Amino acid sequence: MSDAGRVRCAIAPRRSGSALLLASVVASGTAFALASDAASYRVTQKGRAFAPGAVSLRAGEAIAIINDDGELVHHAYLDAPDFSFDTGEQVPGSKTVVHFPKAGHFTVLCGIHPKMKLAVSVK
Ligand SMILES: [Cu+2]
Repeated sequence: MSDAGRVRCAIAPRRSGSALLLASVVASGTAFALASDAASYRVTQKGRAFAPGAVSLRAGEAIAIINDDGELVHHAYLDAPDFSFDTGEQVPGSKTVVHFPKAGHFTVLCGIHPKMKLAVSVK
């Protein structure tokens, strides 16, 4: 799963002729984002709560949602008009990286524990 991250690192040092490469990476959008394992922020779920409960990031950055909550299964999802994702069941010890491609204010919920909320502000 970390192949995409390595590709991005390999591209970065090239000074000339990289514009087209970078453009193609951006154009591939969500597919590239989901393939990448790199995340700028970590959110844990211990005690049936997202921690921190609010994260601010820039469009294109990612959050790693980590289930460190004992034996509990979580299921983070977001259903906004212009952006949505669904991690599916997050078994104990799992990490799911979610990229936020668009600016906006979003609320990530857990499909299993309705009180769990993660506010994400994307600039
Ligand atoms: Cu949960």
